[in-house]
Amino acid sequence: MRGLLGAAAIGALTGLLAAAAAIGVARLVAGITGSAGEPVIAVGSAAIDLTPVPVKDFAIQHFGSHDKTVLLAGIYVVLALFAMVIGILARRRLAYGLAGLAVFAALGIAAVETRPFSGPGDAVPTLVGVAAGALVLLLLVRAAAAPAARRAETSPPATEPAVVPPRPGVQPDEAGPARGTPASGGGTAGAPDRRGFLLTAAGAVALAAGGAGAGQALLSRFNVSTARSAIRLPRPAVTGPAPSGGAELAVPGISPFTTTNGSFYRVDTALSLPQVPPEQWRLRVHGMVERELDITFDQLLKRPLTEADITLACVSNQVGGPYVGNARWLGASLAALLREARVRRGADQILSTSSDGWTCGTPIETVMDGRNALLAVGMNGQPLPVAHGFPARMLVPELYGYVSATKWVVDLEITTFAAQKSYWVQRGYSTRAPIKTESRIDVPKPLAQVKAGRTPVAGVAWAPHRGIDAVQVRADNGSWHDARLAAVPGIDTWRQWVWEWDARPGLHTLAVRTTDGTHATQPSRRVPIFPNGATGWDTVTVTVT
Ligand SMILES: Nc1nc2c(c(=O)[nH]1)N[C@H]1C(S)=C(S)[C@@H](COP(=O)(O)O)O[C@H]1N2
Ligand SMILES: [Mo]
Repeated sequence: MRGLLGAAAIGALTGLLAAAAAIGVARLVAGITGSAGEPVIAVGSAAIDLTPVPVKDFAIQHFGSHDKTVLLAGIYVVLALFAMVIGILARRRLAYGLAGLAVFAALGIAAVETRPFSGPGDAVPTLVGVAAGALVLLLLVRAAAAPAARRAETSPPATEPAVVPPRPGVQPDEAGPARGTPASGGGTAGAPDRRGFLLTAAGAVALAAGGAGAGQALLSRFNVSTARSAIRLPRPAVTGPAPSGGAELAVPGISPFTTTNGSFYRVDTALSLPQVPPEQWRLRVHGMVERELDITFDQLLKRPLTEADITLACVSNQVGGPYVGNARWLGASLAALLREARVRRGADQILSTSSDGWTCGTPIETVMDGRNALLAVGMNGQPLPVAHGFPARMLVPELYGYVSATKWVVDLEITTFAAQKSYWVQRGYSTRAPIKTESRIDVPKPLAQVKAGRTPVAGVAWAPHRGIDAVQVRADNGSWHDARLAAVPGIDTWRQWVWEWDARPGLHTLAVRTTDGTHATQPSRRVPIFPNGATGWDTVTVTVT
């Protein structure tokens, strides 16, 4: 029994070491040939694209912006289990193990090659990595098998000592035949081969760690943070309204009118952040146009830039949820760009594509109607953060991010909704998706303990491009009270609100609802996120003492 367990453990360890070497070497080669060939990231990205919508919504709700870390951890766990099975099989018959590695390679190559914009050369890191893994597997299986075979001739398995006593007069290093040559036979049972196994294992660990480390270092040369910090944003041709003190209510815990870049929510399908060097960036405008455009980042910066406060929300935001933010964006007019390209009659969709192949479909009509639809380069006075689309992204007031806000945008195809479906529309989300009129209670926090007496109930309400006309709050099922509204620079942003509540002891539930600039009041009916955004009133239950 012990022997069996031991054999399985050695097999599992063999598999893990072979897989680790494969992944380390693959990363190293990807560091040389380009990040698109990195197989673990490619497998993860493929998994994201293949994830059913309910699972993706679950991940966003429960893991938030850690969803990608959780996914990567999951991939490593599955890989490790698979590797252990391969190792155990390989000890029975090497061919089984090699077949397992071939499956490993096939999965990696399939993932790499089905990524948008990948080429045949991107299979090289996986191939080299798996070859290294196969070599490690072979050497470890041989080293582990040899003593067992010899033991059968010399002594029963259980008698093998844990530590082999050195033979008198012989230096430990010379204790056996040439290291790593398992079948050299003779001598004390197991000693040379155990050492051969350990040496090969150490080599595999070094290969894995060294490869991964060097690969990571090489990959970091694609990092654009230095290029980003060298960018000087031009002054806007159209300046946004001066940030009026009136946009901020003095209520501790309320969402600030302007969300900082660091705390702005991030939602996208990118497992590793696209690194798009500004000097290589190009935006192509093509499709149903009279004149194709191809502009560089320098040309984009030379266009008249508009500064505007715009609230962006994610369709995956639950009622009361965190996936909404407001920033001061700087960007060129998308409408002006389309006018230059001269959109042909019949086109109704801008299909935008990011550098990593994500797509987004935006109504041309909406972009052309005079609102601040932007090709943005700046966020709160800085170049776009890499996580928010550096060097350029789209932004269209009123529309959910998945139909308007392409980050790392590189391509605008003028087309029709009938002809082409974008990423989330292919997965069943609505083609047209204006942000729903919503309000959120920021304070008091859910389940807070509140002192009896006057207590501010406060938060934000948004209906981008329709504006917020009123916010009402009620405690329990009492009557609705008008909240006081902060000033806003326009109709494209959220609006802070506060209501002074005379809190009485007991357990109370507060609810909020808002009325937008079209006089539509936020409905109480709860509908799920899928397919075009949740509705319902945000409520918070607190204890007053
Ligand atoms: N390239 C790319 N752009 C994207 C996405 C994406 O997955 N890839 N997601 C969109 C979605 S669903 C939202 S809600 C917004 C979020 O923008 P943020 O991360 O800057 O807040 O980006 C949009 N732009
Ligand atoms: Mo989103």
